[in-house]
Amino acid sequence: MRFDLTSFITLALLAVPALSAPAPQRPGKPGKPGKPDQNACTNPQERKEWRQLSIPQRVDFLNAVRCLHQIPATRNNEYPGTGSDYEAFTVQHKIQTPWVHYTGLFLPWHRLFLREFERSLQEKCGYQGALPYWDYTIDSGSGKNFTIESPVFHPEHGFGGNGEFDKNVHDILAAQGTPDFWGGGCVKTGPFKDMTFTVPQERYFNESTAPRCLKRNFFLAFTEWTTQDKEDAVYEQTNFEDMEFMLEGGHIPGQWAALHTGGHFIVGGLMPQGAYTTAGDVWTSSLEPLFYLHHANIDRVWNQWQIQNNSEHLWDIGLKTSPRADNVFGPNEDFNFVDAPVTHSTPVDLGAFGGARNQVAVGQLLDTRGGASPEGQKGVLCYKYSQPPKPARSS
Ligand SMILES: [Cu+2]
Repeated sequence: MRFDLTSFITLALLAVPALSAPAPQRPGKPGKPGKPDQNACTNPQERKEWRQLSIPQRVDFLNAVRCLHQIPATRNNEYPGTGSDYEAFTVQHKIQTPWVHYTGLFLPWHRLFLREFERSLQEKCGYQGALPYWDYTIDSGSGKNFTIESPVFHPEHGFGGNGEFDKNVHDILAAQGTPDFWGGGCVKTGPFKDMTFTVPQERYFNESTAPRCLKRNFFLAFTEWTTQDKEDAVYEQTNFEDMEFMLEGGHIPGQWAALHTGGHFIVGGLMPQGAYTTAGDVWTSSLEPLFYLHHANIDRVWNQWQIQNNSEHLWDIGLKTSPRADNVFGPNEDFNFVDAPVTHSTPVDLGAFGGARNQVAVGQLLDTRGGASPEGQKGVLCYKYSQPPKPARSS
């Protein structure tokens, strides 16, 4: 199927495209080589692919997410619409969005964010497992149809299905010549069908806090972005900047296609200007429960790149603390970006989530198994990823 991607992008995940954006800047320094500290964490919890969990384990995870959504917000509750501790995560994501997307902090910040989410499920909702991931390459490629075949969308022990058909959305998109859609409305199946959110959409906090549903608009065509080829292309990169670009996707016309953008779009699809599915609003996409499985997969692929070839890239970092294209999230002057290289000593924090474990430096997040950086920064993580249920790579 052929279509013009850049015209789509004006509609969806990134509503303010800089189509004449300059070439990306890649001045960041690669990290020094170092060795993981094998003694730092002796029993890392294993994050498994969704279909590697037993059915009861899947249900446990889904119940834990629902539990977090029922706990009144203990953090960020001074922001209107922070209806639950689950939503407190999205408020934090929204507050930090411009600094942690299309910057060198995208991967480390989301790594810390996911770990705190996982910890909340464990500490507040009694969840025993690790955060699962969704390897959508298994569900992508010719002849595959994730909307029917993937256990991720199972109506009872998965995340439920597509949004209801919204004829208004369909007709607007059809008039724009986009491929066919059959969702766009509220999800009416699965464990999240009655979930509502009150965090306002997009970047502001003074907009509507009227409860809204989980919305999806499945888009099979974008699974060409979530194939094994796209994942393998990440592993072929030899420096952090190129790897990051290949994994996150660029804010550059013609360079959208990447696992990260793909994972958002295959679920969130495209919507008319001003309308969003849950996964399609970059500011609040973490309201979509699948966000956490999608980003765990992004984190897994980053980690796989880090540790391949005897951990040759474990300590690599780069890019800058400002976005690689101008005005990605609105006028740059709104955000007071600091235009500095991201290094091991660049701070990473989760704002109101507070505590020493959420106020760290990049070098403390690079080894998921908690190893100390070459500069002696103590690692704060202790997890690993399973080999996903597909043929193993040889590297
Ligand atoms: Cu994000």
